[in-house]
Amino acid sequence: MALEQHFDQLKELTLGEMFAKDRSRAGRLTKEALGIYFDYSKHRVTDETLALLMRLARECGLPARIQAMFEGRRINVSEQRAVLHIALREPPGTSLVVDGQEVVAAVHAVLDQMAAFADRVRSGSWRGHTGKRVSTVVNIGIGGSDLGPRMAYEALRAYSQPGLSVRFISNIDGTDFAEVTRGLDPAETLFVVCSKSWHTLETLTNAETAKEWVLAASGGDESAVARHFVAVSTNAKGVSDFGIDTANMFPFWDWVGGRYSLDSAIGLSLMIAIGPERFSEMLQGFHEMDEHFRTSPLEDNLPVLMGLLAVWYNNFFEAESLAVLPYDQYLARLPSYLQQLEMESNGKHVDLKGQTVSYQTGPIIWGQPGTNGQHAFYQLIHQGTKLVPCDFIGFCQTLNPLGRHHDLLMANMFAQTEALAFGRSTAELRQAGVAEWQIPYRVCEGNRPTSTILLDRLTPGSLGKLVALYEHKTFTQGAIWGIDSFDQWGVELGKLLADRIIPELESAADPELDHDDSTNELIRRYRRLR
Ligand code: G6Q
Repeated sequence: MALEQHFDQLKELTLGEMFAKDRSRAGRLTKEALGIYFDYSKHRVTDETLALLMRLARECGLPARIQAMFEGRRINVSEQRAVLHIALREPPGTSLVVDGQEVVAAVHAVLDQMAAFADRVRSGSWRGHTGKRVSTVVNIGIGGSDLGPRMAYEALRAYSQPGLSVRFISNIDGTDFAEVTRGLDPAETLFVVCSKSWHTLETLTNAETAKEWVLAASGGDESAVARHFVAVSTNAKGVSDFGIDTANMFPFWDWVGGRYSLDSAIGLSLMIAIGPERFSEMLQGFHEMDEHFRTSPLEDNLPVLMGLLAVWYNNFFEAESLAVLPYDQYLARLPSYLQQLEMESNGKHVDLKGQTVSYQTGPIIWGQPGTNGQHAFYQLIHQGTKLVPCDFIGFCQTLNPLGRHHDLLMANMFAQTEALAFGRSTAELRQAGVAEWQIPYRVCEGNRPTSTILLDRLTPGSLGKLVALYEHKTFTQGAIWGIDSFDQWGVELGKLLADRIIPELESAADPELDHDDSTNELIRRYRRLR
């Protein structure tokens, strides 16, 4: 294949050589769209690489796949579902009919319901059981029903209403519940229970514990539940059986995947924090990126470029992971959000037809905000034996202008991409007077690829664009690998086995154990020592 031959020629070429030879490289390998400046010149690619990657995208039918998603076709083949998170941010008045349902109108009906509720909580007209206004919203959910609102709430903290805080409980570990609710007044706490299925062990267990916590404070008065709990779910019966008034239930649809659900009612706690207007600015940002992805030529299409670069390292350089390094403390949770987005979407071993693939699919995604990571794991990226392509994300303006902080932060970000690309050679070290014996330890080879994603300012709109950029990057890779990026069957087996072990841990009498020897012994030891 042409790309393989090209890779053999290109793999020895360094970024230093490529920049030295071509003074127009930086200008050429930079794109700007929707206020996002994307510099991919520090990647181990040439114009030919990019042309070949574009050809690969066309051969894999990427344009048709994009169209199929936007038309609402059932591209989630293993679950026979349409994939329509893009409909969640369509402006009102547009039309998209799926299975006879006008989905954009349905989306806006729920957004209006959310906005009315969020306004009531924010203005204080929604009161708790004893008449107090809400000071803390606690989101209970896990995975896609947690990571999105959690990441976005942290990211947009500067825009949230003073005096109203949002906390998150996700883990089945009782410590999560205990620590998050410590110090809270049940009379001022509103729980937003988020579960698409309303079957999730962690969420239902935490919601039950929350109910007991509220009831204990209200002397067991069941009517308190309706004032302190609302639900986001597709399962009305489950919600009503739990005791939540379905008038306070915010629905969504099976064509919204959990990890793509931030823009649905799953974002309710975020909307309460930042207000409906800011929330729609965020949706507008998502939508602008959707349109960019749908309509831009592949060569100018930011998510396509990012996806193809990731494929290049994953399948040719055999890079196993990719680091996301935001230089903004507000984006501290973005790497773990993207970890779910990409790894749950593209961690697949069969193609769309169910055939085992003969190539690598999704890489491991990880990261931490800069500059913290610089004092920890960056060593391996600079001098280790593994190739770790990195995304550096930063903003030209800070939301917290404090003395020199922002210039120092950004200086570090730019310095890292420079150091990773160009390193420090033996000759440079010698010239700097470094002792000869120490030089080998101190050489940085460089040639470590990075993308720089630079935006003006962190706003709800720019966050929306950034998240949609990664969503569509994930989509692009899935299309190249020919996999279903929208199912997640791999998480089922563990749940199934846990259901079997739960009664074995809880039974009073010693249970008959029929697992492997290791698991049997772990269960016995736990029962003995707990
Ligand atoms: C995401 C996954 C998963 C899901 C959680 C919570 O794409 O499907 O992370 O969001 O398992 O599921 P519920 O919302 O149904 O509780």
